[in-house]
Amino acid sequence: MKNPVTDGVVVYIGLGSNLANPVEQIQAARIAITQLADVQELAFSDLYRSSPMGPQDQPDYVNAVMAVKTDLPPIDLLRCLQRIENNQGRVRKSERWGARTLDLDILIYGDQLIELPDLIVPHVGIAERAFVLYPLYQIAPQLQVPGKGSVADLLERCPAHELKKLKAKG
Ligand code: A4P
Ligand code: MG
Repeated sequence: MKNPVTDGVVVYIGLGSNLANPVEQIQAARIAITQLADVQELAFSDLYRSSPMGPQDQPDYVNAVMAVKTDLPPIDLLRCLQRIENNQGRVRKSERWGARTLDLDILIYGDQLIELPDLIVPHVGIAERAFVLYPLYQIAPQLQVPGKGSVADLLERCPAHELKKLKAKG
C-alpha cells in the first residue's frame, strides 16, 4: 500500500488517446498515474469521444480528466507523466496535433501560473477545448481556472460539438 498524500496540491490532468485501443490506453494511464509515489487520485471523469481537433486524417479521440493530490513539484510531475506516455508507446512526431497512443497534459496545478520553457499552466488550450472543459466540469463544477475564470463560465462559451459521453466511470 502507498502512503496517502497528506499535504499536497490538487492537480487536474487531461488524458487523451486516439490509437491502439484508446479506452484501454486511458484506463492504463489512470492506473499508472495512481501508482506514482506522492500522487493520490481524487476523482476521474467519464470518458468522452470527439472528432480530432487539428488534422482530420486521424481517428477520433477518447478524453478524460483526472483530479489528483500530489507532493511532486510541477516539473517532476511532468517528467513522470511523460515517462508514462513513453511507456505506453507514445512516439513524438514533428506534426502538430497528430495521432498518439497517449497524451497527458497538466491542465491546472493548484492556483499556480507557470511559464517555463517546458511547462505552461494552466494548459494553453484549456479555455477552448470542449473535450477538456466538459469532463473537468463534471468532476469540479465549482472550479476556478487560475487567470481564466470559472470552469462553468468557460464551458458556457464552448460548444460541445460532437462530444459524446462513452461510458459510466469505473
Ligand atoms: N508542455 C507545456 N505545457 C504543458 C502542460 N501543461 N502539460 C510541453 C503537458 N505538457 C506541456 O507536448 C509538447 C510539449 O508541451 C512537451 O514537451 C511539454 O514540455 P507533447 O505532448 O509532446 O506534444 P503535443 O501533445 O503534440 O503538443 P500539444 O500542443 O501539447 O498538443 P495538444 O494541445 O495536447 O493537442 N483532438 C481531440 N478531440 N482530443 C485531443 O485530446 N489532442 C491533440 C493534441 C490534438 N487533437 C485532439 C486532442
Ligand atoms: Mg501534450
